[in-house]
Amino acid sequence: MLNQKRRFASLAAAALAASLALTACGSDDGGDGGDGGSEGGTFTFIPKNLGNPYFDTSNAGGEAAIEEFGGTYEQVGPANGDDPAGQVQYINTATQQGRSALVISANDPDALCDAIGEAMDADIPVVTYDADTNPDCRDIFVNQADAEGIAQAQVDLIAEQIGDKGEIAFLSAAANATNQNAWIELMNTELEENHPDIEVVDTVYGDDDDQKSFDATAALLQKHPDLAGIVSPTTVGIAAAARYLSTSDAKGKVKLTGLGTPNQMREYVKDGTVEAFALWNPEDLGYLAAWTAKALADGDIEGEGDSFEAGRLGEYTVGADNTVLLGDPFVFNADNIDDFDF
Ligand code: RAM
Repeated sequence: MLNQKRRFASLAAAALAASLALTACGSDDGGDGGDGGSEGGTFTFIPKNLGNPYFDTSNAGGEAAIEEFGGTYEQVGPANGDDPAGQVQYINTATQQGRSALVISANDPDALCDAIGEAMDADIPVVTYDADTNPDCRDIFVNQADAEGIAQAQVDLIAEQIGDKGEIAFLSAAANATNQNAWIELMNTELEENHPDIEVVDTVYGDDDDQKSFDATAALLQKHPDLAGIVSPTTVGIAAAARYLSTSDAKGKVKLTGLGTPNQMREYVKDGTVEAFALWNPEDLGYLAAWTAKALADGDIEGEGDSFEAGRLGEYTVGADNTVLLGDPFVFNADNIDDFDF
C-alpha cells in the first residue's frame, strides 16, 4: 500500500506539472488528420460530457500525450452525460473527417456500436477509456482500475463509516453508464456476501448533471429518513451530494463516499461532510488512452498480448478482452487530500 501510495503521489506530481496547460472544453480544430499514423494525425477525444472536471483532467492528459508524440488533439462531445445519440453524431463526423483514432468514454454499452463499427471499417482505430462499450465493438478499452477493486474500495469505505450496518443508497450517473453499472453490481454482490447488516434501499441517477444529482440527494434523504450512508460512484454525483449535505442537518450523520476528485471534494473533507473517498489519476488515464490510440494507429499493436510504450508511464501490455489496465484506485482523506491537485 505504501509503495502504491508513493507511486501515486509521484505520478500525481508529474500530472500536476502537465496539467498546468489544462484546456477548456470545446473543439481545437486540427484540420484533416488523414488515415492512420500518429505524426501529424488528429486524435479525437469524446468524453461522456463536456464541462465535467473529471474529463477536463483526463483529456488534458490525452492532449499532453498527443503533443509529446507530435499529433493534433481535439475534443468534442455532448453537453449532457446521458446522451449516447449526441456521442454518435460526433463519432460519425470524426469518421467522415478521417481522423487518425477515436478515444471515447461510452454513455451506453450498445448505442455507439454501429457508429464505432463504421469508424473501424474506415480504418480508424477506436479506443474506449473510463466507460467501455461491449468489448466486441471497439479495439481496446483503457480501464482506470480493476472493476472489482473499485467496488471493493467503496464498500470498505462505507462499511467503515457507518459501523457496518444500516440503510444505504447509490447515487449514480446515467442509468446506462457501463462503468457505474458494473461497479454497482459488484458492490451489491460484495455487500450481500460480506455485509449482512447493510441494506441497499435505493439506487438513483443524477445523469452526471450537478443539479439533478443535488436534487436526487435531497429526495433520497426525504424518502429514507433512516438512511445511514450514500455511495456515489461518480465525481459529479458525489460533489453535488456533498454540497447538499454540507448545509443540511444530515451533515456528518449521513455518511457519503464514492468516487471524487480531490479538488471538488476538498472543502467537504475539511468541513467534516465527507471522511474519505476514492479515485484513480484521471490525467494518467487520458494520457494512457492517447498512447494506446497512437500505438493502434501506427499498427504497433492489435490486441491481447501486444506491448507498447506509453511515454512517462512506461510499457503496457494489452490484456484479456483487449483491455489495458492503468493501475489501482486510491483513497483520499483529510490526511492526504492536500497532496493532490486535480
Ligand atoms: C464521472 C463520470 C466518469 C466516472 C467518474 C468516476 O466523472 O461518470 O465516467 O469514471 O465520474
